[in-house]
Amino acid sequence: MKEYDVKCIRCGARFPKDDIVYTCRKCGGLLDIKYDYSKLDLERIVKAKGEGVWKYRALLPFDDETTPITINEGNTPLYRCDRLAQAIGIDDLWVKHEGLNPSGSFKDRGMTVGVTKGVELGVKGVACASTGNTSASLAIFAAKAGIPCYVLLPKGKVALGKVAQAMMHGAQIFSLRGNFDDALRVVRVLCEEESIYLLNSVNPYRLEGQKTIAFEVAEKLGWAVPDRVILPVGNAGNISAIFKGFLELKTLGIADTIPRMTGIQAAGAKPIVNAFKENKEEIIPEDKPETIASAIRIGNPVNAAKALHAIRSSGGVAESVSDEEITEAQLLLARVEGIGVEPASAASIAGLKKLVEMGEIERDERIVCITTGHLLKDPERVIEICEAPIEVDADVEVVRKMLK
Ligand code: AN7
Repeated sequence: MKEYDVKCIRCGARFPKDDIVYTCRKCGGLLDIKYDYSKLDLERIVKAKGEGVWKYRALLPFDDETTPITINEGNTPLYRCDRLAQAIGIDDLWVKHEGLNPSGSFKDRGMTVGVTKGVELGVKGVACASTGNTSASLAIFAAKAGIPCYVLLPKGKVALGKVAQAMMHGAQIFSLRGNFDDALRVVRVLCEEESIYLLNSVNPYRLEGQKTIAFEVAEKLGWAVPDRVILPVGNAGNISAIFKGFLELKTLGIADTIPRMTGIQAAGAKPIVNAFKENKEEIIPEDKPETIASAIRIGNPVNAAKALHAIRSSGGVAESVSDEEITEAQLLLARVEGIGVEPASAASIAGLKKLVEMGEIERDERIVCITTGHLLKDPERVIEICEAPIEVDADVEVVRKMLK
């Protein structure tokens, strides 16, 4: 039997593993799942069979008997990107395309664990606030589990493909007159009062699924870790989860270092970048976050404390990029590597480029960028930034003359 419980990262209070608690009842701090690593069998991680998130179940918060709610999430490709590396002026670049998860974003990794845990706890329904991808993923897993799903979206601020997914998979959707931070505030109270299971990334079980990104990166590189991992930051769950994954590999003696965790925010929504640069422990929330990268249009990231710890203790940085830089990076990645991502994901590439130009990143570092969501999530944006198809008569000569 695996031993684990829930621990407050601020005051150290402990809660039993089957207690439905999202933040510390004593001090309000964020929670983390704690294992007794001395009882873990290393062979079960480095020699595990299968693929995807559940391959690493030795490091997931379940007994071996648990039947997962799964749609074959994880096991996403890690592409070696020499053409992009050359364009940016570095030597050793990899992109892990999390947009190739079944729902089109990394959220599936967290939801397979979170919804499986919810079902195990016997919850009557699941809910989230979302900038889009979380709701799309949760709707799918709730459908698979056969339980009701409630999602709260900021009105008019969610990319088309994501809303379509939540609708199609049968979630009850509320379009809130407010932003993501307002939606999260409302859903947190609703979940407490109505005994619905909250599956935003404040739920520590969700992050356990997302930490498997670190395991896959390390495994594909021969159980070695890169020098740096770069990813977009919104509510700051993913950077915290991936850091935890690498930390576990170090704790278990599988790797000896932790990559510099490098978080990128949009210039119009960068409370974590501000806190990092000003050496503050706490963020100052932004009331009116604004960026074309709607997935990370978040002014009050709930996991800020975990993310700042991840960045600082790994020797990483936080940096922001403009909407123009995001769009440029999205087009570059699509056209030199054939990797299609949504704007938020392109922030990681834009951040890499900016940090290289600033001299913050060394040319010979081994770098892994995480692209978190698929291009088709946001088709409207594609149509805005690309040349429109040319309408012509069905005539060879007409088309021939126009070929570029
Ligand atoms: C493509 O769906 O917050 O820093 O509600 O969809 O872990 O929040 C989405 C976040 C990056 C940021 N890239 O991750 C939501 C939501 C994409 C995303 C992020 C999101 P976190």
